[in-house]
Amino acid sequence: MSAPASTKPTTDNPAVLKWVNEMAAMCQPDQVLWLDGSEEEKRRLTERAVADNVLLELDQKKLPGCYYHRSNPSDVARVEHLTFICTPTKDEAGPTNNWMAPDEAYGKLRALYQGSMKGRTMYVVPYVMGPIGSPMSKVGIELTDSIYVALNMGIMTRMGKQAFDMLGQSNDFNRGMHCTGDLNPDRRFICHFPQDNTIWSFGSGYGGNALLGKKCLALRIGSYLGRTEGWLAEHMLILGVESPEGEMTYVAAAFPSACGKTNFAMMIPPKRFHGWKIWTVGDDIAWMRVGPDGRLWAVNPENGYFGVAPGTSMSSNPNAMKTVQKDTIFTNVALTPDRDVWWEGKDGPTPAQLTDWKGQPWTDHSHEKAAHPNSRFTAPAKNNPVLSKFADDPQGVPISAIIFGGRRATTVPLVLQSFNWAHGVYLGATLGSETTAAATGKVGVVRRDPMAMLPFCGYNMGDYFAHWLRMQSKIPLPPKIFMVNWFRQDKNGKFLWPGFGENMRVLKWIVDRARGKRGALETFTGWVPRPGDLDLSGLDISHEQVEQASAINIEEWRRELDDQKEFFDKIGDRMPKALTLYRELLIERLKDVST
Ligand code: OXD
Ligand code: MN
Repeated sequence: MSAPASTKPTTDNPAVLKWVNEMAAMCQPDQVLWLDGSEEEKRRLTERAVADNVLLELDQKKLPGCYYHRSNPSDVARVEHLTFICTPTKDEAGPTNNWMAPDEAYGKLRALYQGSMKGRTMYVVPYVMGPIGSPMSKVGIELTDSIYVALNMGIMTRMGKQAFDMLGQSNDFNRGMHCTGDLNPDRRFICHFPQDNTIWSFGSGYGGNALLGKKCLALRIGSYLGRTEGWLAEHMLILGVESPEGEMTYVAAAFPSACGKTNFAMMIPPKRFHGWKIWTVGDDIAWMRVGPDGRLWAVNPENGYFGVAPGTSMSSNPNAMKTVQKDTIFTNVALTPDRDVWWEGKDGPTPAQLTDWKGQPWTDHSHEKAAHPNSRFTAPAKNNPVLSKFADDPQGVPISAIIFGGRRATTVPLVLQSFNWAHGVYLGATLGSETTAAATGKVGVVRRDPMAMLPFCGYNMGDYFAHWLRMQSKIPLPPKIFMVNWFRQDKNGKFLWPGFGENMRVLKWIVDRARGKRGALETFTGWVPRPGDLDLSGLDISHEQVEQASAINIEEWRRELDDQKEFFDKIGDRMPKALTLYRELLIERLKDVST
């Protein structure tokens, strides 16, 4: 088969050539291929991946351009315990990150990379995070021996020639080194060197560990750059809400992994909201900077969706289902005998027979899940029927509201607005959520996940909070800050709020509040909708149920505030005083409201 890309460098940038040569000398691949991002190249790479059994072709009539990949069963999620921030001092990485000294990390990984690509190809993957031509965008280059990673990067980023065009002769690019290795979890390391704008990843092919533009560059390195350069890199979706009159309001929302960000970003408003539309700008990451008009402007650095498949259906997210009908790579879902894909929660009857995500025969009597709970689709943003026409705009979109949301069975009400910016930062900083399958470890335990950034902040979390607090003085017209919880349960463990499209009712209140159009009730912990403020017409759940979902229970809050202390103490003396004082203020206020 002919080479699918150029073996000759496609740039004369001396810094790039020097670095690629050094890395190739270390890894010793049989060949180095420079990707240009063309359709022809994609076709040839795909052919090669199919020939090598990395991808399996799905039914091309039903799912044109779609392929299936099964990973090693030990390599199905992000590995937070093997993810390191390699700053000169441990204090810079902070108590919530694993730290390794840069020399030690470079040494350890150099030994693993040495000769690791013998008999393999090294793909040079140049890419841009953010819209082409945007002052907010950044160039990265990923070197990888995984054709699967190269193809996924082609979907998730603006990959190819335009990255070298943007870079020109500059040395300012992220150096991302990825090698699959033998996938032994004992030899798996995801190391970030913020000061060097460098990522070294070894021993995993999983998205969050191996597609280096996403969590590694856009969040961990991005957050570090954001602090140094005065902007915010956040684990947030971005959506536009269009009213029937055509008025657009943009919202950014942070939820921990696998809590429905993709669903929220592509939501279809219920019938009651006839004429309202939601437009997706991004489903996972926001880069936000103050614009000349004093507002906060956001771009989505990504160009595709790496979404969780299980639970995605025509009822939960019709737009995602339409998005994955073509040019999509499915990973670790189940396969039907006629080469279609299936996962738990997909529409229609459960097929009687499948091949499960491990490649084993599966029947509807099997006790195991057919698709891995963290199985994924990688789909181009341009497939999304509700993609915002501003998703590629170099200026980004102006943000009027920021939402923090966790998965909490108790305590946190359906929606709450902060009193001001600093209180909003406090709400974000104390965000708690029950763990999901997106990372290895126990599922369903409440952990603090401030701003949904706990696994993704590339420096000391205390300094990150301080950066958020300081940003206020840079934003003359700041967005309003809210907290939501779609996951409140009753005594029997049943969800109280229907979620999905019905979240529009809460979003509408948020938009009205951000525009100063609607009143609210002051509680000790923030502003909440007054009775009748949330439009509940046509919703077939009782008002009592909505009340329960919105309840602020004093005893639960007492425990919550106690629990927050443990996390604040963990951050130590870098924790901004303003936030510890907010907690103390709330404890005092609780005494007033409970007497
Ligand atoms: C993701 C995650 O894949 O947060 O977006 O794990
Ligand atoms: Mn995410």
